[in-house]
Order: sequence, then structure tokens, then C-alpha cells
Amino acid sequence: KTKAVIMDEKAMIRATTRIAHEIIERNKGVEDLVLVGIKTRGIPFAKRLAKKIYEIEGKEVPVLTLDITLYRDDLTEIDVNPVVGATEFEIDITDKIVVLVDDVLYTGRTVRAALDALVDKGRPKKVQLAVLIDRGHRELPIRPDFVGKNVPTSKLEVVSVKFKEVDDVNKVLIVER
Ligand code: 3GP
Ligand code: 5GP
Ligand code: MG
Repeated sequence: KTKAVIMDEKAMIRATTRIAHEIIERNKGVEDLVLVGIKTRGIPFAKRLAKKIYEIEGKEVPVLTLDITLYRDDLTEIDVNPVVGATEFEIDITDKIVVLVDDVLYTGRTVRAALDALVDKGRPKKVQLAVLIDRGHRELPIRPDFVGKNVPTSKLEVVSVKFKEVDDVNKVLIVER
């Protein structure tokens, strides 16, 4: 059940444009920059950021992907195990500035697993985190460097992020679980 639309297509485009500018500004350009999209919807978001960065800087930034899925053994949310799928990076991330990209940041467990996977693959110079929505409820000391929108949620709510690339509409909603 939809409770509220928190971003329409225009808001998503504006947030993406702003974050692209922020990534460039923070890193004084795009030298050594690599974007890593996390599984389903972090990937279209990372690709949109790369496209926007290209429009601004005229430079291609590689987009890699990580396949991380959460497995809940029960519904109590005590046992949430992010499982990293086998992924080969096409490029070596050693000495790169890696920007992890996900659609929603919640407990932080997925990002922690992503950090694990990254340091397994190389030694990045720096790792930063970009998310479209930060819905709070962190269970680990992880914070995003770039945020589209902070959305306070209850644990009973879910943020439904829709990207045209996978959902044929651009929209972010809060729905009752
Ligand atoms: P995503 O692949 O687009 O990120 O966690 C896997 C999927 O479950 C995510 O899709 C996300 O959309 C969806 N999801 C929706 N609400 C929640 C939630 O509250 N917790 C988790 N872990 N996943 C959620
Ligand atoms: P985590 O709890 O590890 O921060 O988030 C787990 C994964 O589920 C991440 O990929 C995150 O994007 C996704 N996720 C968590 N909560 C939500 C939510 O409310 N909506 C959506 N779309 N994804 C969520
Ligand atoms: Mg996600």
C-alpha cells in the first residue's frame, strides 16, 4: 500500500545531477574514479551517475557491479546475512577511488559486505558511498558520503525505488510492508 511519493522523476534526475557534481567536486575531478553499483538497483543508479559525470566532465568513469543479496533466515531481522555473489571486476581497483552506489541505505550490512568484497579484490586508495535514499536504522558505523534524500522511515515501512531501466517508471515511494 502506497503511503507517499517521496521523489518523482524530476526529483530523481535533480538528485542524480547534484550527486554527480558532488562526486567530481569531492575528488577534484574524475581521475582514478570507479563506480561500483550494488546488485539490482544500485546498478542503474551508478550508470546514471556515470552518464551525468560524462556530460559534465567529458570523461568516462568505469562502472563495475557487485552482486550482494540479503538472506534472512527468519523474519525477526536478527539474522541478516549479506551474501556476496562471485563477481570478477574487469579492472583492478588498486589505487582507485571507488564510489559504492546503492539505491537505499538501511542497516548498513550490505555496504559492510561490499567493503569486504572490495578489499578482497584489491587495495582502493579511497572508498566512498553514494545512495539515492538514506532511510536510517543503521546497525553498523557506516555513513554515506553522497545522499539523494534522507527519508526517516519506520521499520514497518519500505522504500520502493523504481528506475525506468528495471521498472519502466522513475519514482520513489514509501509503502507499508
Ligand atoms: P534492490 O536489489 O533493488 O536493492 O534487498 C533486496 C531487495 O529487497 C532490494 O532491491 C530492495 O528493493 C528490497 N527491499 C525492499 N525493502 C527492503 C527492506 O526493508 N530491507 C531489505 N533488506 N530489502 C528491501
Ligand atoms: P542494508 O540494510 O544492508 O543497508 O540494506 C540492504 C539492501 O536492501 C540494500 O541493497 C538496500 O538498498 C536494500 N534496502 C533496504 N531497505 C530498503 C528499502 O526500504 N527499499 C529498497 N528499495 N531497498 C532497501
Ligand atoms: Mg539496493
